[in-house]
Amino acid sequence: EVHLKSGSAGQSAGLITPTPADYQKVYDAVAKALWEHDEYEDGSYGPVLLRLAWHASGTYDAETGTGGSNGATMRFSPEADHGANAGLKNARDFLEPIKQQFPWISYSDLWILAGVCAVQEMQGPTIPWRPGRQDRDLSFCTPDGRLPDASKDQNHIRAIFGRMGFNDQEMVALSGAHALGRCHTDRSGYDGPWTFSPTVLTNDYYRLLLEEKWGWRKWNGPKQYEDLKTHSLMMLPTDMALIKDPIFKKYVEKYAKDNDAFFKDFSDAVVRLFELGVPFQSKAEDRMTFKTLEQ
Ligand code: DDH
Repeated sequence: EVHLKSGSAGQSAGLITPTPADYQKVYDAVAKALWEHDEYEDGSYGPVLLRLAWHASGTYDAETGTGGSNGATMRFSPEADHGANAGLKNARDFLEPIKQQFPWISYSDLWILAGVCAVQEMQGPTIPWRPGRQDRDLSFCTPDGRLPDASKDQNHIRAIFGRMGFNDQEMVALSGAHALGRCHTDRSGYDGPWTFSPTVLTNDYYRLLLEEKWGWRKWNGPKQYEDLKTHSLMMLPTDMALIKDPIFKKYVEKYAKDNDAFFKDFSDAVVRLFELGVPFQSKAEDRMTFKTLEQ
């Protein structure tokens, strides 16, 4: 058992093992901060928090066992400066006061817990979670280029997510996260949201991919698609690859028709993503689930 110093208010000082109730307190603090800071962008830090958790996890390489959410090495250069991580400082800074409030939690557990909180507070499925990540120094930073490049095609998606150990179905399920948030010209160079409700998780990403007519946006930025009806939504070349590839498309059709199937498969795949490369002492049965603020 790892004994950690408690920093939570009201608890007597000393060495304790955090309980699920302690982690629920961290969840509640993140959720409360999400609701308090609704001045950010579309009204929520949720999407950028989810992206932080995904980019912390998505560096995993199954062959060498390197990368993944253990370590929170994105705190440091060079990983903080990798092009794919542009803008994620917003998420890290958002979480800093929570880390001060609960100094016993590692950054790496906190970032992933915050990703879980973001999904659940944006009305997504429950994401079971367990602690066990330890922070590491900058010598554990992963090399640039492990996260996906949006200008590429289905071969690239399979290469990147295959390296993490995911199958085709899981790749499509994870991509449904693009119902949330938006692209920023000063971060990725791309511009705009994927859906009309970028702070609520639904299967709209799949429905829009199939139901809207998409064409190249005429602009000076990187090649991206826009919907030809409203010109207000976008798709990346990698998003469109999911309906160009016949195997991927089968799963897009399934999730477009069935939000419950999407939620179940999204939750399962995200649990796996968030645990890649973490040397847990605990068992899978020891995962906990958090109540949303509303519950
Ligand atoms: Fe993503 N993503 N993502 N993405 N992503 C961007 C934004 C967000 C790719 C590229 C981009 C996942 C997969 C892929 C989120 C979650 C997830 C942006 C825009 C680009 C570019 C960044 C910016 O300008 O701020 C590519 C390529 C892939 C791929 O699969 C090939 C996955 C798997 C997830 C996940 O969470 C499981 C979220 C959320 C955002 C919105 C961020 C924000 O600030 O808003």
